[in-house]
Amino acid sequence: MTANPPPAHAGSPFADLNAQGLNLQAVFNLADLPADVQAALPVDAAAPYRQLLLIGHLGGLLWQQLALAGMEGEHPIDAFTRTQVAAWLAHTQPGVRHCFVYPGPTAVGLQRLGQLAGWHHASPFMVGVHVAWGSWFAYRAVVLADTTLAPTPLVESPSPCDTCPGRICVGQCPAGALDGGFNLKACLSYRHQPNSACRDRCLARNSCPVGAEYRYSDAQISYHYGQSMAATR
Ligand code: B12
Ligand code: SF4
Ligand code: SF4
Repeated sequence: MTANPPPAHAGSPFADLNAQGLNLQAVFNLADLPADVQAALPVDAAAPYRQLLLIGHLGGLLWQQLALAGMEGEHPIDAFTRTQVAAWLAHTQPGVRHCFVYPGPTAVGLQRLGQLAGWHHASPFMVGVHVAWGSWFAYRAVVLADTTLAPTPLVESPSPCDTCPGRICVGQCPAGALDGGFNLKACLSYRHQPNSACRDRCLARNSCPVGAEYRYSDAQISYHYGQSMAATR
């Protein structure tokens, strides 16, 4: 089952990105970002860029587009994202100066940026949740650019976890890793067991009822959890 795409806005400057499944975008004026965020960015003080573009995906459309393009190379999602974002900039803002911060060598707090965009709330299993999308979104690119896009107004949204009856996900974790705060060690040692039910999924995440229509396909979930298992080895 394919998740529905988020509502498309006619005439959006992001139409090309939306069509490729890179369907979450936030624009910040660099100078308006909090000092701690600015300090973590590779900003050239002599020639700072004007804006920071945060680009993410919601639901399964990115996965479909990726499959159509062919999952090639060691980091196919990063490669696809870079290609699509560069093409979108060339089409909509020809010649604009820009650089990719993510994917890239600089460690940048993506969930912190998501918080500023109104996308992120902390969940018991640490993947950010949004009141409408649940946890079925992720960050795909951070770009510094001399664009003149309208900055995205912050849409304050409540955390779905604050009003979740019984905090369903907590009881679904077979490792008890969500009891009293996230215990990464307990989670990983369970995931690495030979018959672990979480080798290629997170049962807690799957149990969250919020944003069920955006849930990734089983193949997508399996791919990503396989990647994170490899990373933890
Ligand atoms: C390192 C990392 C991991 C490590 C975590 C180890 C650790 N605690 O050090 C590992 C490899 C285990 C991991 C796993 C996953 N991760 Co991860 N991870 C990251 C990464 C690259 C950096 C996080 C970090 O260290 N930040 C720096 C420290 C200083 O920040 P912090 O304030 O202490 O921590 C913040 C967050 O990082 C988060 N956090 C802290 N500890 C952990 C532990 C886990 C497991 C997660 C998910 C988040 C998290 O909470 C803070 C809230 O702001 C971010 C991307 C990024 N650049 O931000 C993705 C990121 C947090 N991961 C993400 C995802 C999706 C996952 C996985 C679900 C992937 C998958 N499908 O398997 C799994 C989680 C499953 C699980 N239960 O194991 C997404 C979350 C998207 C969202 N909606 O919020 C991010 C934002 C990447 C992205 N491109 O979108 N991850
Ligand atoms: S199940 Fe409830 S507590 Fe858990 S992430 Fe979803 S909304 Fe939050
Ligand atoms: S991956 Fe499994 S063990 Fe880890 S938090 Fe999710 S449900 Fe718990």
